[in-house]
Amino acid sequence: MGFSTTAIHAGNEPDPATGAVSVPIYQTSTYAQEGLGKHKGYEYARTQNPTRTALEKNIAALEGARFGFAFASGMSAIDASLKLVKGGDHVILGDNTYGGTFRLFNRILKDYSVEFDLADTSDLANLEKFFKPNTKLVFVETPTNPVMTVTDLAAVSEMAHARGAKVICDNTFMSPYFQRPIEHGVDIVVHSTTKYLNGHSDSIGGFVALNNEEDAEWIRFVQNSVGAVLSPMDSFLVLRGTKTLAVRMEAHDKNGRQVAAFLQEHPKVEKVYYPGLASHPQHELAKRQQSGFGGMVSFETGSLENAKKVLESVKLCTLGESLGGVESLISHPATMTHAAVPDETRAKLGITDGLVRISVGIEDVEDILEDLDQALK
Ligand code: P1T
Repeated sequence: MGFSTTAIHAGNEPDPATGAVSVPIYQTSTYAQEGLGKHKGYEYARTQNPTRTALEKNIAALEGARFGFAFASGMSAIDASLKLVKGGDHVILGDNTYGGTFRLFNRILKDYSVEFDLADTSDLANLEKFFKPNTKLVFVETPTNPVMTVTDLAAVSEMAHARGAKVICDNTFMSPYFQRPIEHGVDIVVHSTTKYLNGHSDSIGGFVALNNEEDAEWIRFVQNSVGAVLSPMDSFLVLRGTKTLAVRMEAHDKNGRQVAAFLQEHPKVEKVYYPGLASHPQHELAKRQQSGFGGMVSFETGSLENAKKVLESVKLCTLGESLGGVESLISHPATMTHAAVPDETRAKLGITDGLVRISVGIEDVEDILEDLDQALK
């Protein structure tokens, strides 16, 4: 079955009670039981909810995974996936991830005796040096937020598996439309569904998709025990969002390429970070591993002052955190999404005070280009 057919039909069975074509929002906390231990598979809504089940089947199918679990946010999904490690285990964390992912390791997990090292996962010779006998996980974001570095998922999976470690990939920036990490050997995929999967900037959510049954049972146990579940209303919204994922991603990609090309030629722009540009250091890998480049573009303006001018002069693009919605959003990683990352790490990665990130929306591209042009001037 093709991607769009799966997106529209997986999990989206007509409602057994009424025939409703759109999966209803089962806004209930509990379910009537016929007798002791006799029920329809639903006992309590933290544990199971039919709207959430539909979404879990849907996104799992899109990622090519046997199991999927929906969470209340991308961060709670990432946190649940990291409960596969125990105190005393070692994790290799990509050195450029969403600031919140770094913060989870640096401010919380480390106090639960989870050891971690930051590594540039795009450099395989470098990555290899970080493995220790107790390394249980490699956590990779590709392309990274916000400097768009691309990691070879097949090579990292092979390296990790040979050393007894599993690989988690945060696939938020590409969505399963452009990149399916499990096909490249990755063990666990995580998402912030807040972004492209939902696509309309009106819901916070997260997802974990995987194939290993034992790990899936543990994630199910964590989901129920901790209880950071996606609400029925949010499950409905994301389920509606994924139906148009393919058409939206094509539009984001088309506009993203044009915005990147425009910025690359602009005299006020010093550098553009976009894997779709031939000048990107991992352009060839991105072409192989992804079926598109998407709508995330970052660029260097040279100083905080220049960045501030751009961010405060845009009229169509909205200054704000987040990404992946139909509307273009513009942000300042150093003070917004990556404020939790120490200054030295940010400097090393290129998250300078002059760096600006755009989540290119699906408006008419001429309007986006005109807005950026007037803001840069
Ligand atoms: O915000 P939440 O749904 O909890 O997702 C966290 C998250 C996880 N992974 C990636 C790659 C992300 O980009 C995010 C959230 N990012 C932003 C809010 C942002 O503006 O980059």
